[in-house]
Amino acid sequence: MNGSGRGGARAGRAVSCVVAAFNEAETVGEVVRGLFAHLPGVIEVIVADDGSSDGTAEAAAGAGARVVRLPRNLGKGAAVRAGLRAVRGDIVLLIDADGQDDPAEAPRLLDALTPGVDMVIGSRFLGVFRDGAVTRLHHAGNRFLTWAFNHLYGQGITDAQAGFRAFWRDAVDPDRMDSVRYEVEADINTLVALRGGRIVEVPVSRDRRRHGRSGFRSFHDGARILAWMVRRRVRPPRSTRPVKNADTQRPLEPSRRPGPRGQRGPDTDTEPVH
Ligand SMILES: Nc1nc2c(ncn2[C@@H]2O[C@H](COP(=O)(O)OP(=O)(O)O)[C@@H](O)[C@H]2O)c(=O)[nH]1
Ligand SMILES: [Mg+2]
Repeated sequence: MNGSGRGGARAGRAVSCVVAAFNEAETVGEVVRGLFAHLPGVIEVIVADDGSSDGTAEAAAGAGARVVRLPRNLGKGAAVRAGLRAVRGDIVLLIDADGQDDPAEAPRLLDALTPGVDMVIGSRFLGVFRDGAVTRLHHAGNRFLTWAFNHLYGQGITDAQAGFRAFWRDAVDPDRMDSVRYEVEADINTLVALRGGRIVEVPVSRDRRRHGRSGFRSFHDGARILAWMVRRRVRPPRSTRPVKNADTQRPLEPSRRPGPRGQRGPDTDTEPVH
């Protein structure tokens, strides 16, 4: 069973997928078709393309996606924000367009998005990096950035940089986001954490890139992400109100304590940061 018929939180809720894609014509169609196949109730797959020159938008539309097109290339963060603004569902699933994330695992993320949870991250560190999926440098860099996020924001997660994730639309307001490139995951994480939201993780697999090249520039983007997390911790955006539980519409418990450092798995809890 692929889980698509389960998921208490999902029952009666509309799921929208958002896929940032820049020059991913070789893989984006397969990702879009995979999402429709594994999430039969999904109401839309939105592909956010900002200036691809290889037919990405056409490939995505051909597979049934709604395509949001930006006039010129800005970065993953700018594309994700545009995609989030177009969302019509109650629940958002983010996934990469390059085939490194497996749409067959999407139901697992959605099933973990229960009413008391604000965001589910697909953790590659709890799951598996397949052959060629990550370099030593990026593995270490991801660990470091996750450590920095946990310490700065009082969390205990294993994979802060994972792009494969699901959240309630109301938990992440794109108008409060200001990431442009690969700081987008940190942007989302910090918004949820600053509002006292609960983040849990499920294991996922990460495949190698089979076409094209990653645009991630190790030191440039790694440093940007770190600086960005520090800046937001020091100067949070105005109005990071406590997240309201999506089902009860009551603010989440402000007194929630974090789990022990390094605690792993779906019960990993979070601490509100004020
Ligand atoms: N629209 C858009 N998507 C982007 C951009 N940069 C990266 N992406 C997408 O974000 C996802 C991850 O990018 P990638 O370069 O593979 O990063 P990595 O997986 O961290 O190495 C892929 O789906 C990319 O197509 C961008 O400038 N614009
Ligand atoms: Mg990639």
